Amino acid sequence: GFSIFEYHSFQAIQEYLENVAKRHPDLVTLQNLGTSYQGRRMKLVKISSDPNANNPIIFIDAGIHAREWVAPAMALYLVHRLVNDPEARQELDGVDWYILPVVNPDGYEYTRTSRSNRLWRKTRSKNNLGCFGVDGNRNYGFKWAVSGVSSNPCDTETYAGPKPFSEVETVMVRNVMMENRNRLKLYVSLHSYGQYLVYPWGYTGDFLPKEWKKLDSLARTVSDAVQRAGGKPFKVLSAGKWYPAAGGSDDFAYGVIGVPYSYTMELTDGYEFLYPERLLRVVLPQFFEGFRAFGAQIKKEF
Ligand code: 0X9
Ligand code: ZN
Repeated sequence: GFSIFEYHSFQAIQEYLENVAKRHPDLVTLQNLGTSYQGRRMKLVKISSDPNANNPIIFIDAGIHAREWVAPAMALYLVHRLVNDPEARQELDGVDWYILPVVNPDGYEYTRTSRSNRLWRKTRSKNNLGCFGVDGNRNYGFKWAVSGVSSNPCDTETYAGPKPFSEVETVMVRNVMMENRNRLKLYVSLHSYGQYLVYPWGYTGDFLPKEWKKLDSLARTVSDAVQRAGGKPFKVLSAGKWYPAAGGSDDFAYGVIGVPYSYTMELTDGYEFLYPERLLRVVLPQFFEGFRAFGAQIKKEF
């Protein structure tokens, strides 16, 4: 069977999601978003106990960076708990959860195919100069390329792309945000590593959004919840004070879509990008308590 505490192929993840939707048709629907550059079908998981209630929406994505395997694992675990844990379900009633577990499936599969590819980060689109891939988290259309990016298509880390939203994968995330902008109250992009919970602005560390105290305080509440569950606390600050990098999804959600709470969550500390599978059963439930805290706040406030 499918263990939720393992790293899976993109195909196994898709099959798991199809099964969940089939077993819980009252709760889970899958929305086709389109196909990745290499043709992988991307599906948004929508979890709602009452789709007609116009509940506030929490949108979580993961895996924009190919090598950060713990992020899709967490997104999948979130689906698992929301659907199967009656206690968690009660707490999360009144909020709709939209989850996109693998934003960059081509890159993700690439990191699985050989040991020498394990640390690939970008998408797999073909650039001129015979190089591949764009950093999806430099590709969003807000203050695009103003800081923390490379303009070299062969840069393996932070190439921002030839223009904003050059990648079909970031366009799909943008579309989800646009279509749901009125109800979207919290956006979290899951990454690894370092145990940071950061908020806008990411493009600059020179100043903060006017409402930064709300962003900061919810992040601390979430960190406390994770810590109470036995996990490590998160370092909470603005992304740009950590290091400025423009074109991130968090800034786009906050600055263009107007999502009131927007974060990038860097999961785990230690092991860098190679977080051991055997420890997933320890940390994923700890992180889940953080998402419970996110949900409680959104429910209370909206
Ligand atoms: O640099 C990134 O894209 C993120 N860190 S990672 O190590 N996972 O690559 C941090 C992004 C924070 N947000 C912005 N800078 N907008
Ligand atoms: Zn990342």
